[in-house]
Amino acid sequence: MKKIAAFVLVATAAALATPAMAQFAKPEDAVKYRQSALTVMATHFSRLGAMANGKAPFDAKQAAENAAIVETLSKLPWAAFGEGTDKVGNTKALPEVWSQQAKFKEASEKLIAEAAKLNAAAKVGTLDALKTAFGPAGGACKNCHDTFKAK
Ligand code: ASC
Repeated sequence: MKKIAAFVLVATAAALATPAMAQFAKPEDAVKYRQSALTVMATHFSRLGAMANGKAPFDAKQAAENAAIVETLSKLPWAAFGEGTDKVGNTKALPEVWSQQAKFKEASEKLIAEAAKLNAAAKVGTLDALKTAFGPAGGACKNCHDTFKAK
């Protein structure tokens, strides 16, 4: 019994200490995961964009729902850019993701921060507040794509 308890303890400690990458069974799974998160984020971000740009009527409740999803999703893709996921599947991630890791991390943190601001702005419940936060959030998407994503 003691042996089993010790094994469980060691296994748990090992699991906690393993890099995020190890949470994916295959590198392809990491690529699929990050692309999925980014795609769903873009879908909800575009709905906010439609409202911010006057292409859809402003609806405070819908804006708040979409922005909350964007904030949550903005945190997810980054753990899936682990070592060994650079030339896998149909990734459009450029080698710079891995050769300029500090810059990539900064760009991802900028997006997370702007998505949080966007969510806070959406909770205000006015089109003006949404518009103010939407631009910088889109800028954070673009900033990262410019350096780290193939066209
Ligand atoms: C979107 C989307 C992006 C960003 C980016 C903003 O709706 O899918 O990747 O906005 O185009 O510049």
